Amino acid sequence: MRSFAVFTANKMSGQKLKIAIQKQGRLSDGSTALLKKCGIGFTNGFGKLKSEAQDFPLEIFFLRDDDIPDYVADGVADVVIVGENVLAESPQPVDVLEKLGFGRCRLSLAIPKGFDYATPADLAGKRIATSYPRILRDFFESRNVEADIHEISGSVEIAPSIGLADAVCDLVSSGSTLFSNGLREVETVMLSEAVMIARRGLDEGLQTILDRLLFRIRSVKAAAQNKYILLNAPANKAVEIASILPGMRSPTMMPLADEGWVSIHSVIGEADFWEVVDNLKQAGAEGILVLSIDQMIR
Ligand code: PRT
Ligand code: ZN
Repeated sequence: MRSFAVFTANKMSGQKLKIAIQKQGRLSDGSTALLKKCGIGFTNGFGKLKSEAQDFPLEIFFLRDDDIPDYVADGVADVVIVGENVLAESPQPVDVLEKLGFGRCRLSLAIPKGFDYATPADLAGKRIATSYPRILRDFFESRNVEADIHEISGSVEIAPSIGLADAVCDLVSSGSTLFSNGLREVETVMLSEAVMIARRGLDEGLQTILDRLLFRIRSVKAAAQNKYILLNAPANKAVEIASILPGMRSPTMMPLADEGWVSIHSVIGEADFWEVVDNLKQAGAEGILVLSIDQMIR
């Protein structure tokens, strides 16, 4: 009741939560798609720096990813979506609220072919080019290795071939950039994905808006990680088949017009999906249909 009263109050006062997302780059499509799946519509045309959401008290700022942690620390934005790598390189007094499951990559050490590498100690005294000096320094310090870290802002992968460095530490997703530059990935320094973070000390009205946004994000994430499954089962196998399908509470079971058969409906996780389907078929399930879920409210 109380949060409904706050929500009504901030609707009347016009209070809006300010969110910053990457303007253009690897996190922008994922961030925009996530907000849209949460039912938050907005326009983000070329060159636009700011937009107001329709039907939700949210103002959206479009920024360069490197600037995003500073904006939230300075209070220009209340919440932001940014890569864990950017936050680790530029730590701020913020709360990490939710991992978002996109923008996945790893920060890795890579060496040119022909470099004899067994452990990070083999990089002692070597020049390593990176845009992440802070994370890399911590990595080497925790292993008591002294390496010569060279901070460069872009095109890290070409540093060894132009004689600027002996090795690199850069973000990797498919690995094709390293491969096409004759580099071999040897060590994962950190794993990263997009996260939502918030500045500390939001007032009650903004916190209520944020809680509503997080509730929607968690429902969208849960839906993406699960599938809705429908199948037919011989009535004498129904209990065995239902035990393979836990569902949100327990599977729904309905008799078919054809006596001796039942229809079973449930929700299964994406991670063990194929294994569950194999087990269902072995147990006698037929006519298996699998559907995507838009929202999943637990
Ligand atoms: O203009 P702005 O400053 O906003 O963007 P940016 O160019 O600095 O960042 P951008 O868009 O490249 O990346 C934004 C965020 O996406 C990063 O901070 C990471 O959190 C995440 N991310 C995920 C990646 C990658 N995957 C990635 N592969 N960021 C960069 N890369 C680069 C990497 O630096 C290398 O050049 O892609 C290349 C390697 O890719 P593969 O597929 O060849 O391995
Ligand atoms: Zn950047």
